[in-house]
Amino acid sequence: MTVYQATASAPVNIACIKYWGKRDTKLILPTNSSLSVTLDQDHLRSTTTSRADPSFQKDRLWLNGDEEEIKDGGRMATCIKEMKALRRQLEDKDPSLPKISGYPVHICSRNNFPTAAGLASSASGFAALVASLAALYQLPTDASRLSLIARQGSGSACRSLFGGFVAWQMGERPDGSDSYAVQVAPREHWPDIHALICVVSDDKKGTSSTSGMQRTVETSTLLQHRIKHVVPERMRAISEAILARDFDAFARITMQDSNQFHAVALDTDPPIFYMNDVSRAIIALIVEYNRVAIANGGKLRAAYTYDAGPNAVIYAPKENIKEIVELIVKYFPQADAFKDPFGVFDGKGVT
Ligand code: 2P0
Repeated sequence: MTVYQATASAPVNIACIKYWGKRDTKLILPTNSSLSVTLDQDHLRSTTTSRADPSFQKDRLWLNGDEEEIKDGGRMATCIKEMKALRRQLEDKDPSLPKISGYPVHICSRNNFPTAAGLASSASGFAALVASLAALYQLPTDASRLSLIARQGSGSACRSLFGGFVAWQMGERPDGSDSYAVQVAPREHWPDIHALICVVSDDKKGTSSTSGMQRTVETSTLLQHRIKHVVPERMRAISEAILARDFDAFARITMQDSNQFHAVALDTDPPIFYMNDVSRAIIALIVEYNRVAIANGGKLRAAYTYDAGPNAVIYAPKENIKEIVELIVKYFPQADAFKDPFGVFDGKGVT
């Protein structure tokens, strides 16, 4: 008997130009384009196995060992349905293919990073789900095509289908067919950039991204300025900086965009605070580190960015990572991040 089963994994990504706001909540169409770096470290990934079998009663899902309900019409059900539809198209074209699109699937997904790292797992999780179903169904692996489906699981997931530097183009069409991810440059284009993750707190965040961003869309006037007058130019400029390997421009735009994302969260009614005092103290440290470099005739040496939580991600050229870790340990000797061997990561491991 043939076993129809496939496994795939996908990594976490961290945005430099932030996605925050949907113009269509069902299709997950964003109010602005975004751009991220996919972290290529082995231990920041979701790995998913999918199996199709005619003896299964229904589609089922296990996350980190616990079964989760697949809600009718929910994001998970939509992704599975869309992937089955792609398989059905292949089967209709080629009658010699086994008709597995009609079989229920069992899906088992695991993250190999501790939840305590405070990293969003929905991006890597939905990207790995879509990649494993694409392998199970032997679909042509056009990552942009698959990103259209991962997007409907979680917006940021569409970017995790590519490595390196990745843009999610917001698109214009109401059906979402032009809202997908493209690779701006592969990781090898700029291997010198590393990401250092500083775990400030492993508490679960108070406001989920999904509900927080909708409140921002409904109440923030600053968001309207951001999406019309700021992000389009930043997308162009940061793509150019990446292609030119211009760290100074990359760092400046990344920090400005993190700041504006948190300003937009604050402009929401009621306001949303994702950073805490330690987050802000790390910003001050990086600002000072950069100020000294510039005062000595140099350029920016590090860029901070914060997502929907208090943990810092610091992008820097490899040669600066050791110095930055030493600075953070010096000023934050109590930081939990440094007690936990999993608390601090960079692109290749801190040496
Ligand atoms: C980003 N974030 O670009 C931004 C920055 C959080 C802050 O994408 O509702 O979990 O599932 O589409 O993808 C978080 O949003 O939200 C996010 P849904 P998602 O990485």
